[in-house]
Parts: sequence; structure tokens; C-alpha cells
Amino acid sequence: MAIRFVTSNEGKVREAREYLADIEPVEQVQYDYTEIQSDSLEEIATHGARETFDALEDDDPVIVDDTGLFVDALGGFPGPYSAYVEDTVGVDRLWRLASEEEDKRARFTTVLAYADETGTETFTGSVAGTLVAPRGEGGFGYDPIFEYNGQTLAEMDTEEKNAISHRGRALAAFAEWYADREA
Ligand code: ITT
Repeated sequence: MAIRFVTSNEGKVREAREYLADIEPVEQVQYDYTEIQSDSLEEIATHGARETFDALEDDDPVIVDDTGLFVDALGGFPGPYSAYVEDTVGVDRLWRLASEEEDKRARFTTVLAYADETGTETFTGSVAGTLVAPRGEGGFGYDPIFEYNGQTLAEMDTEEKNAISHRGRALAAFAEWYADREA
């Protein structure tokens, strides 16, 4: 049995493997599920996980991770559109936009949706921090501009990031549920 992580993002897979190492192997699967237009990460992830599980016709469960960066002073932008904003304007320009605001608070939220033949479950994790000028070489995406406790997420290794991050917290909730279920 393996958990199939449906994503094109290797950073997400690295973090999930580190976290789930003692529980189940994590296999990266690329499947172009429909990313529905929605303000809800939960709806997007649930729909993606269900569609992929049904389409692949395999017994192994799947997980989909939908993540957003929500900047307080920008009304939660880019939120569910974070991937589009990274691909179009990029991380440095989002920082420049936020740097003009006095309030630099932001939050990352991850919704992990799990699907198997019995149904779908979701697990959410969030972390609150502050936006800063880019620092650090690790992580991926918006990590260099997101500071938590004096360090950007890009200045942490995978284990340190997982211990405090949105994805780490969602993975923790998932791991607990999964272990109970297997027992
Ligand atoms: P998949 O949909 O294939 O999983 P993606 O990178 O497009 O990959 P998302 O839509 O969930 O996934 O990503 C939203 C954006 O947020 C995207 O630009 C990511 O690079 C970024 N992101 C996601 N998780 C992050 C993290 O832990 N740290 C920093 N940026 C992150």
C-alpha cells in the first residue's frame, strides 16, 4: 500500500515524505485534475482528490494538497490564486506590493484532501507569520518572504518547517486520523 500524492510540486512531496516516513510510502502521481474555480481551498482539494481517485481506478488512496498564502492587508490576496500569482507576477513582486503596507501579517493555509473507495476526508493546517524581504535558499514558492519566529521558511530545513508549517499541521492531523483508522 502507498499513498499517492497527486501534485506537480516536488517541494510538497518532500515535506509529506519526511512527515509520513514511518506510516506509509508516498508516491508522487501527476494527474491533471480539474481545478475548480472557488474561494474555498477545501472545495478545490476535495474535488481534485475525488476526481483523481475515480479516474485512476486503483485501490491505493490519493491525497491532494491545496495551499494558499493570505495577506491580511491585501484582503487575503492571493489566497486560492497563489499558484497563478506566483506564475504571473512572482514572489518578489508580491513582496513589493505587501512592503507598501504597514501591516505585514500573513497566513499560509493547506487543505489536504484524502480519497479512497470509502469516501473523502479533509485536514487543514495554518500558520501565521510576517512578510519580509526574501531570505534563504531552502523550501519553495513563497517561503523566502514568509517569516515565523525570526526565520523565513526558506531558512529552515524540511523538518523544522514541518514542525511549524501549514502543511506540517495538516499532515499531523491526517497522520493521526490515518493511524486510528488502520488500528
Ligand atoms: P499542485 O497544484 O500540482 O499540487 P501547485 O504548486 O500549483 O502544485 P498550489 O496551488 O497548492 O500547488 O500552490 C499554491 C501556491 O503556493 C504555489 O505558488 C506554491 O508554490 C505556493 N506554495 C504552496 N505551498 C507552499 C509552501 O509550503 N511554502 C511556500 N509556498 C507554497
